[in-house]
Amino acid sequence: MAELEGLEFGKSDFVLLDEVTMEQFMENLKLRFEKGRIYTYIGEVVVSVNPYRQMDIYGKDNIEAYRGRELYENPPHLYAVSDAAYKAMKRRAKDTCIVISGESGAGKTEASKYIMQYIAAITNPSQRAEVESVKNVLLKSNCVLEAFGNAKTNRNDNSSRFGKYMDINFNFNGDPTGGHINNYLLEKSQWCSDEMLQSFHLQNDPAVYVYTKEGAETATSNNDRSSHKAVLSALEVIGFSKEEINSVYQILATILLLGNMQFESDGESVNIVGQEVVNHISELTATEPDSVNKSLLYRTVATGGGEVIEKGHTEQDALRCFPYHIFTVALYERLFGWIVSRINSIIEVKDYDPVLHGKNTVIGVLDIYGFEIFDNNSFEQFCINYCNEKLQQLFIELILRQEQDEYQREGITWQHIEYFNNQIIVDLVEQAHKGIISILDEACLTVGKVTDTVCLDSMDTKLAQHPHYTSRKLSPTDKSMDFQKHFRIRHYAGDVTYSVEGFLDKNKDLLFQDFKRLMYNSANPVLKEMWPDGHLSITEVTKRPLTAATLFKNSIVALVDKLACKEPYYVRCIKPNEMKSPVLFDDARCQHQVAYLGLLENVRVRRAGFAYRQLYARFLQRYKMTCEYTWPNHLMASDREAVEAIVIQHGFQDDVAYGQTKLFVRTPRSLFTLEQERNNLIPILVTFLQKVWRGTL
Ligand code: AD9
Ligand code: MG
Repeated sequence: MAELEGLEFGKSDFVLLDEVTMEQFMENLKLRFEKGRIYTYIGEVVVSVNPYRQMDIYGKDNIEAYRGRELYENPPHLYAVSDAAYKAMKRRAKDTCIVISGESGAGKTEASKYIMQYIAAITNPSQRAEVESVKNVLLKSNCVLEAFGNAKTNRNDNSSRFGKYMDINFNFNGDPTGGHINNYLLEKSQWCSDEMLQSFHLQNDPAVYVYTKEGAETATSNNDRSSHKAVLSALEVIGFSKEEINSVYQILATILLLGNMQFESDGESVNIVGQEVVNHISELTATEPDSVNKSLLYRTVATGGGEVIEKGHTEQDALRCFPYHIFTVALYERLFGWIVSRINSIIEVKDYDPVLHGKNTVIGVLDIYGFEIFDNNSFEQFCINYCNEKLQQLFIELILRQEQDEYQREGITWQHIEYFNNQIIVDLVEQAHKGIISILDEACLTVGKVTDTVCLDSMDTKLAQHPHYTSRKLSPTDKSMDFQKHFRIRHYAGDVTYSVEGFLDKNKDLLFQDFKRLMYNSANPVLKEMWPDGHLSITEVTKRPLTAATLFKNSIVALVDKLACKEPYYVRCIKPNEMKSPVLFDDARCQHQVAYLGLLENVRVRRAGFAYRQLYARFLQRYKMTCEYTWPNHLMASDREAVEAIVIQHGFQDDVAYGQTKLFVRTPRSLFTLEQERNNLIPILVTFLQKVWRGTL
């Protein structure tokens, strides 16, 4: 419906397709991609195709063109939905959120950055210093989180290994006053690589130089160096103290050291090769060398009888460095969590008095890993795909169901649209007692040797009847799965075969309490703060372990609750090809994404429906000035009749339906006419009223 584009660029809103078929949808999507039009609407939803090249559509001029405008006044753009979310928040005091979804490399993080930049650009016109500083911190926090939370994967060179939800708080003026970041599940196996750690240039930091000889020998590119500087300066701008920044680098150096540690065994006991490394770690972490030594070689265990004993690591464990790997990963995870919470404590809104300052409203931006299907799918993909099921459920809930329900409530004739409700898959994963997470947790809590395979058996028994679950044992003829290893979930986005190998270990908290205690006892307050659970005794820990899947589930349920009470805006990102090519549109890959994102259903619902709806009284309030029968007040029996008068005067009676409490308008064009007329009238009315007040009329 955008005004400024010719038809040679295809239809700017999928609602305008001649017929809602997959062929037409794909044809339009492809045409627009080829013409460099990467955004297309479905009503208010933005469909975005990653251009894999720099587009000249994000400059200052573009921001100005979208500022304060309605969606249908300009070509589709992220800026238009950002503005819509901002307007809803400012004019109607609504909390809003922008949910960005799509698979890895589809362009979610880039989109979230453009959205943030737009909001930063249009707010605080009077340049108040305190607002500028909040904006600065919000923008800089992105750079820090990316440095610590992104990694190169085979699907995306800058892949977010964590999900991020950022709330931005606004005051009654519509200026940002603060924010809050939530992060979700850092993928442990992908990040924390040496390559990544070395990009922090520890060797350039005098404080730790001596400890990172290996790193110093690695050639580093200018690119890394400048991004390292950017991270450092971002940390300073955000407000991290010198001590805190030092601690961050000390922890990174500790991780490197632990990674390089070597062990030897004399057949009876295990020892660390070279005492030097222990001393370095103790210095970096402000702990006693003896304690470091001990926690690296022994662990405390509670026996069945309640006795607490110390056990040396087995030769096998030590030599394959298993406990230390878990420790380094946990160090990184805690560091990341601490950085997020530190940023939060700096940007959180303090001393906001609703009576004094008016309602504090929020825009939330969600950038979370999309659906993943790899050759080998493990626990991480299971969690990520579960999260996407939950978000799809929310999408169905908000966009599809609410829309249909509202028409029914308002008594508008409506043809029911069939869509697939994925609740059944959500239940398969999260249902109490019967769901996969419950079964996993149960296996983790069982004393004795429960293996991944035993757990798979238990799933097979309990889920045999579930239409979205299968395994090799349940479908013996399916040779694509291994008997002992695999199960398959029929996700809304497609079938994914998971290997159960490692599920139990990843679900359990395998980190020895001894490491936690070591960190908790650090004389460095920053480090201590990251390990509050280090004070628990071993018997307390054994009693109530929290599993990774349950923690993740709880955080996603909380996220969905947060989103559900906001007015949602959606950006659906599509990855055009696997080669990161700006010219290739892989039809099959794209069609698959369109299908699982439910975009066709979305168009159908939207088309069967109405682009705009408003309560009669509100509509009247806004447009009564455009009609002689309603201005300044109407004499009709009801607001509804007055609204009818406005509609008839402007000649779009065929484009509307009258509900119980609301007017429904099919196409935005009708509204556009009204808005224009209103804008033309406002200056005339203002002059008129001024004259009335001054008594000069
Ligand atoms: V992941 O789930 O975090 O692995 P994302 O976040 O969906 O993934 P990202 O935004 O990182 O993908 O985009 C991947 C790459 O595509 C970027 O590094 C850019 O090189 C490229 N990209 C994405 N969007 C744009 C854009 N609007 N303009 C130009 C883009 N390049
Ligand atoms: Mg990302």
